[in-house]
Amino acid sequence: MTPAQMKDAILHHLVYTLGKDAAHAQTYDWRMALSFAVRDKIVDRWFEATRRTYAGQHKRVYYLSMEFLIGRLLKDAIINMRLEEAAIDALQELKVDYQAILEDEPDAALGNGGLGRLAACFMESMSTIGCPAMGYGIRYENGLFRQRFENGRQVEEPEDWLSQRHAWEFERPEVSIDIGFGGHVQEIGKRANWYPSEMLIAMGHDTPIIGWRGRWGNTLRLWEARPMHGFDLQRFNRGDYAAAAEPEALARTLSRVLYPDDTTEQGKELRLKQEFFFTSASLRDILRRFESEYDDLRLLPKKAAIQMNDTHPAIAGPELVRLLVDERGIDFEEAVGIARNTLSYTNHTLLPEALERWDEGLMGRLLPRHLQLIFRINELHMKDVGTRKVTAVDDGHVKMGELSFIMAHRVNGVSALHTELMKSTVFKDLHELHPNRIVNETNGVTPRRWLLSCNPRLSTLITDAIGDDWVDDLEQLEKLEPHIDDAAFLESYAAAKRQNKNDLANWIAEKLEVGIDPEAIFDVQIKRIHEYKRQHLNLLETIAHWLEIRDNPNQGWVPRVKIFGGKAAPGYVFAKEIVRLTNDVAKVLNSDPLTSRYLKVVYPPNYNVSLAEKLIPASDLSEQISTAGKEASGTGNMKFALNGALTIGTLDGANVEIREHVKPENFFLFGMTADEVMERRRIGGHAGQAIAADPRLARAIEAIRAGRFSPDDPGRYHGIVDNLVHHDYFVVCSDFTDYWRAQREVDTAFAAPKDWARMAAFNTARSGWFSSDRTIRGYMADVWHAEAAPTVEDAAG
Ligand code: F58
Repeated sequence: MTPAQMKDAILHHLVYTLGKDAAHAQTYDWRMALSFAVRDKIVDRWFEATRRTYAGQHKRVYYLSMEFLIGRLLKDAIINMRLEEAAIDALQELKVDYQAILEDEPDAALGNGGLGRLAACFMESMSTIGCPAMGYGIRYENGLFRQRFENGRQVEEPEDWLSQRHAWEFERPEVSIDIGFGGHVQEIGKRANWYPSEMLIAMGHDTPIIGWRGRWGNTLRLWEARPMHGFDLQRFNRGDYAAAAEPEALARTLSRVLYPDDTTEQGKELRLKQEFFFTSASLRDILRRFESEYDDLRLLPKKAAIQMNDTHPAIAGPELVRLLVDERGIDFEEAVGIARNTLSYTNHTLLPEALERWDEGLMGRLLPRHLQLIFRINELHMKDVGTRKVTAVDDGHVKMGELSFIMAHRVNGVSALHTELMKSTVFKDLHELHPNRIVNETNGVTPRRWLLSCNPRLSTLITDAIGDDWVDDLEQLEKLEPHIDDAAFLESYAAAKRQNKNDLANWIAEKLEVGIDPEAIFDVQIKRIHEYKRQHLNLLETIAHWLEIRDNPNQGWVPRVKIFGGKAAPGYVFAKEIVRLTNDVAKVLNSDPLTSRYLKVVYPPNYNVSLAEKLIPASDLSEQISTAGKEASGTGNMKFALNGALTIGTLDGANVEIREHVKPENFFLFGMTADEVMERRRIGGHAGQAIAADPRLARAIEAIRAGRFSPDDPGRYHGIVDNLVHHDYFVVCSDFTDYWRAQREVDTAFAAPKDWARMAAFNTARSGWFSSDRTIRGYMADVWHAEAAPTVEDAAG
């Protein structure tokens, strides 16, 4: 597409799709016009891919996920279609600011964190590889809440990405599926009829996901909940307006918000309903498509692979069995076999509190037929394996992890360490019974978004050095290694980082009114706020370091800016205190005339995908400091290494593999191993001992306790202090001393800029293995047994 054609297309959409005259168009209008112009090009590719999938009778992969954290789509689409030059030139002629347009797009925040972002990277990689696939999820009207700080406290506001028209989706009213809840079951012989007492409709919305060079496009189908019947005209006519609208409002609640706080009973019920809603709609859509092409249901596992992203779609097991047995007359045992050979399950956490369990009473009330089938599936499994030791129903609860395991032919962890821990802890018994079922698929990230698009300076430098094949084959980055010995290359590498840091410093000055020194170490911890991720370990080190600088302000300290980003779950009190403490610490440190040129803390609010795209290319140091054994993988850790930030981290999740790839000398390791953590915890008073042994730690904790960061309310953080001193389940205190040591090594290393640049460049060169293309190829080979389809030729840029 030439710039002139692009300009025509933009103007065409501006006038005929948006009904706007160029003279009056606002940023929003231009953004929509550009989006539609790009979308037109995508649609042709997308249709072609769908036609080829049907024609080639290819096996399809279905990725069922409660979350897809896709972020903005316009730049992604432009880059993958290679339309950037055309767009920039066309907009320049139209005197419209390209960057401003990109920034105008709201993030689609349909996820909480890593799990949802992984699903988004996978969608992009499946399209790039040409794996015929479809993502299924919920079209939340309000995605993850927007975070604001008020006097340092987190305030949650509803996120409203759909308040403006969404340019990327196609409404599919013809894809409307009835979903039932409650009611009763009538058994007739081996089958049963379920008569739900409540019905609503799942309506599909399709977003095309285009791969690199536009060679393939898959669909993300998100379900919207709609009422079965419009509003009640009789009640309306009687003047009872609120009651007339009630059924509609109730139905819509199902796709209203992402993961509502489930601390209340109503919240729990809503979440289970959401899970069944999207899973059932997706399965019925899958079966409908399958039956339009084949007439033997035993072929299902050959033609469809259904991936359960965590246990949120775990009801897929019993629901698929129900659809086969009750609605298609297949024998129960055969149905279980078909379902199991079609389904697979990814586990993302070992934290006991995060493993889903549903109260049998609640399940029986909402899904009476499914509860019956769960009991039968469980009995059949116990009969097959000849033991009653492992069970999916226990103590009045349905354990969704066990149910998923039993109903899947493959179960995978998301990093080597996590997979081993799955085998030895949560799924120990099941693993012994099914030793070939658990496999590892270490996570990855898409290099299109997480390098090519977010870091144009580094991307250009790489392409100048080794050509652009790295974009489809990230392991080509190893070809950079010989260049690392070239002083000019290394200088350009450092210059690209420097410019990215300047941009970030300007942005922070403008948005947060905090001045930071681009020469300082940009030390970044961005992720959800959680005790196991240990933002408080980072804070303790920050405070200890600050106190030490104060003791001796003229000692020539290596300047550092600690950047935090992340949201706390609305009901997670401890995490919210960490948020507030971070802001309080920032306030005190940034205004300390003695120390602020050496140490600052910034915490931009509302961390999301777009902010990550700004922060990661400008980072020097990546904080991956979770308690060993607790972070299943991490994916931020990969994005940082790829963009040339060095990691300070524990032997946890994928850090272990990152360190092996980038080599131990280019990684700042500290802390106990997962085994050592478990042993340490057995020692009574382990935290007290660690505090007594390290005066720096004792002083930092005392500063918090004495109210140095909350002088108006000295007791504010006694909860955190008590937790650290008396419980410290996440062994923050016991890891502090080694963390401090590693941080001082960072200072020393950063003071030698050439060596630092070499280490950083080595991280980039050795991060190719962490592409989600590699991960998807692993799933295709080990889990889905699916092959890539022959792709369409390159989209003309
Ligand atoms: C994350 N899980 C893991 N869960 O914590 C992280 O180590 C891993 O890299 C990532 O998955 C991808 O495998 C995660 O993000 C959630 O967000 C939960 C979703 C359901 C509600 C509670 C949080």
